[in-house]
Amino acid sequence: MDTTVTENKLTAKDYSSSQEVKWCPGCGDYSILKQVQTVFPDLGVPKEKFVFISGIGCSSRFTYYMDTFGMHSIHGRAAAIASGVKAANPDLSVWVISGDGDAFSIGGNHFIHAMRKNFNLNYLVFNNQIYSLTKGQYSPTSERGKVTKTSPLGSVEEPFNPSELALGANASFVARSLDRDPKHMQAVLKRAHAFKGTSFVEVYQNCPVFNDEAFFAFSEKDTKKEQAIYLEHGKPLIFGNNDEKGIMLDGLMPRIVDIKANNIPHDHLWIHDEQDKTKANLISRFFNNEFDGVVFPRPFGVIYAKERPVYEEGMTHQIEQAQKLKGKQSLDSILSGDKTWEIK
Ligand SMILES: Cc1ncc(C[n+]2csc(CCOP(=O)(O)OP(=O)(O)O)c2C)c(N)n1
Ligand code: SF4
Repeated sequence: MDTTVTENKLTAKDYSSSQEVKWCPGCGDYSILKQVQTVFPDLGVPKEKFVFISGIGCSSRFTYYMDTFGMHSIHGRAAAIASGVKAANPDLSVWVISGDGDAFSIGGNHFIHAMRKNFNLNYLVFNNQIYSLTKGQYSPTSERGKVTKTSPLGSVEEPFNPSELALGANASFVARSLDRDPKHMQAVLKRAHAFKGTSFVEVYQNCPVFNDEAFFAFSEKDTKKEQAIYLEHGKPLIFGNNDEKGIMLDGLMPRIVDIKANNIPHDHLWIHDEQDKTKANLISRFFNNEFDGVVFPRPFGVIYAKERPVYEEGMTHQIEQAQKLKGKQSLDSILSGDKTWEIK
């Protein structure tokens, strides 16, 4: 990525467009917008090199509010468009903005292949566990039993677990943050940007109109220390009101232990290793009572980060090889090929 620093340092205001923001009062999208605008001046990328590509949904209106290049595109297709932008302009800093419906329902196929292909771009999904723009139908991340206008007796589906889905699709960077923790989100955004490859960031976002407080347990003062766990590379997995609980691995089975009562040294606990895919898979499954019905704290931070070759470099290399072998050809001659025939 081009890291030329612009001469006069910009501020968050320079990334704020003149468009009137049309989200409802109290919408979590405001915080995400603010954090992105706050970190952008520090990323060392000239303003004209930023591009936002969004799908359709309340979250996808984000593109209008950033004073950068961008495209508010088609429902579920932001990944495809962003891939094209990156393939043609590898030096741009490309950001995809999507909602849980946009990314995992209509865009599910595009999402998994974006993870697999690994363009060097940033893919943010604002997860509010609901379709908001279309007024509150259940989405692929809504919990089982969710009562909405389209599921009046409660949905009978299991939700997607986005981080597990991304890892299953061979994502090289998987992280989670939330709208109500600005500092954490800023740090995760910086990490995502610095990572070379597709960085997938799931952001828990509150929709006060159609799914209020869906994630408050992870951010309210009196519950968050019990229900959320903050991951740091090289640090033990510790949580609880008085940091008294830790997580250990018993084979491949995670166990919650009381470190204070049992005098367990920190280095006996599970030490977070962002590059260990097996452990990342286990961490991503701290979700909806996955392990024998035990409620594990929800993980926030970088779950997995391991660089591997990015798509656009492989593509550029292959084009150069083809040109060496066959010389530069016109698009016409490539399309018509070397075997032509005449229909009489
Ligand atoms: C092809 C197509 N199908 C359906 C729609 C209707 N539609 C617009 S936004 C949306 C869902 C948005 O939900 P989500 O992606 O979770 O974003 P949010 O509004 O919650 O931010 C749907 C189904 C559409 N615009 N285009
Ligand atoms: S409907 Fe929900 S997600 Fe959409 S703008 Fe309003 S609060 Fe935000």
